[in-house]
Amino acid sequence: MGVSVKIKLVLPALTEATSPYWRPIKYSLFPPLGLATLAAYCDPDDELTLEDEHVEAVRLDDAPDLVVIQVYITNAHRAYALADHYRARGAYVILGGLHVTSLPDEAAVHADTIFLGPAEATFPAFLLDLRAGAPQRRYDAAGAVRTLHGVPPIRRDLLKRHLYLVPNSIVVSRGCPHHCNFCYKDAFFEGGPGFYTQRVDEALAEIDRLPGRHLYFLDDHLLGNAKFARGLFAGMRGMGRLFQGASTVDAILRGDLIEQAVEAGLRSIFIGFETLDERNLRTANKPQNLGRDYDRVIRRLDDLGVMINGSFVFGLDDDDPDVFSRTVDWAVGRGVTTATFHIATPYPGTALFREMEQAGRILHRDWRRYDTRTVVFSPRGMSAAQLKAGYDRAYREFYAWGSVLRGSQAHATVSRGLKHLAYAGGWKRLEPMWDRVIRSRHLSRMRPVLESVLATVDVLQRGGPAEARPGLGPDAPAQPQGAA
Ligand code: B12
Ligand code: SF4
Repeated sequence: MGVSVKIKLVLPALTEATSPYWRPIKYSLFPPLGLATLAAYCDPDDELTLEDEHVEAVRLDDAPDLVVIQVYITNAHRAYALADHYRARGAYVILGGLHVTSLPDEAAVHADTIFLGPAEATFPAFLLDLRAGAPQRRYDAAGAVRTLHGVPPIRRDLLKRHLYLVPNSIVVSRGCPHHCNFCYKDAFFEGGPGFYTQRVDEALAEIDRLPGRHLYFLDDHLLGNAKFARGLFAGMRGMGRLFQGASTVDAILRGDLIEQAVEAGLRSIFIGFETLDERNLRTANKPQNLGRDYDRVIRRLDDLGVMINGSFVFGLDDDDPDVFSRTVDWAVGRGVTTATFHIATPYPGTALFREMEQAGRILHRDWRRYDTRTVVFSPRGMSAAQLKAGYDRAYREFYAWGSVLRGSQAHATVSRGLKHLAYAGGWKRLEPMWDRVIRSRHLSRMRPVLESVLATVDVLQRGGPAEARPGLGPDAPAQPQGAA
């Protein structure tokens, strides 16, 4: 290869995300941050293009020298097809990401080189090897240096901001301090630290580079390292930012970190409640939730004016057919503003997958259907059909007008109740509109609306009028899956 390399970075999408008829808003929320992170290691002379199939058609008639493809579980099928296409055209194809780390042998068939784990050390090493004409077949982050200190600024110039509702997504850490048995985390970070953060000054510098007011922290657990979080929030105070993020229940109850987050601009938080059953929490290896008073968590956040997106998993071994109505009733009764429900999904590489496989409970390996909306294993306490029907019903019932009204009455003050009503109700009313806006490719025009509405939350918190905040609901979870 010459001095300047033509490099194409691609985030393939699952079919649903490319449908011209109906594409859920969630696929247009966030730009491909992982690929823009990798792009920062390329040479300034390299010719870079970045295509995200969730928001644009991938060009197939080009001739890049190197193709960098990110593989999640549900896009794996499409990722392999694109990899095969470019290899047939003579390009050097590399595959990495969560699914490649879980199933390297499956991915290796479609790639010249595969990457396991986070790639901040291995990708630059590969680029050097490639230029020296001696790339390896496989780079493994296990044993490699693992740090976010001194990482180059993300190549945000490659992201087509106008195609996303939330272009200001950011991650200031990797991983999580916990070890839930269904989570991607332990497999992905195997062989090194499973939770580490940027330096506070570098995280603040990245925030400073982002225009506008609204930020979305995609970190699995923004409050996971209290010292780091304290420094971050102190630095953000006075920046005038409004942000959303994710945390575990125990971190909300501990100390005054959550108050500091609110002072720094936190307005909505994703919380992994997962299940109301202590037996399920034990089996899922989620001690951070065990014995915690979920009601206190909700009251504390509500008192601070922070809206809650509660995450719940259905189909765990101690769930029975009543779990759906029990959970919805609890969430609505407590005034949880939005909910993200999942059908339990054993991802390959996780402890849950190994247990299920040994017990012969995995129904199939069609990764396209491992989307947390489809039953892919034999449940214990109910049939697969009951699980699917109950999951669908939970969404319907949680977002029914009656529930939205009841939820709005669960708050301590009238203004918070109105906020709930406007927020949850606003999403329902606006849902068909999102679809039209996405198709017209003018999503960026909605961003000022989102920012001004979030700013109104700010006013409301200080005692001002009620607001409506669109953008989050059943198809646009406030935190896209699994974290915390
Ligand atoms: C944002 C997000 C989304 C966004 C996608 C936005 C986007 N454009 O990237 C949306 C909302 C669309 C989404 C949807 C879904 N998501 Co999602 N999502 C995330 C989230 C929260 C953050 C991803 C992120 O930006 N990470 C930060 C960046 C810096 O890290 P990274 O992307 O992993 O990239 C690094 C490495 O992986 C590596 N790398 C990645 N690709 C490549 C390629 C090469 C060649 C190399 C060298 C290296 C490399 O280099 C990067 C730097 O180290 C993760 C959780 C998480 N913590 O990762 C879940 C997560 C990725 N999602 C998950 C799932 C299951 C889904 C859904 C299937 C679920 C659903 N019910 O909707 C859908 C389907 C998405 C699809 N296209 O298939 C799972 C994936 C599990 C798995 N084993 O694959 C995760 C891990 C959540 C979880 N805890 O379970 N998601
Ligand atoms: S599910 Fe959440 S709390 Fe558990 S390990 Fe994963 S990111 Fe951490």
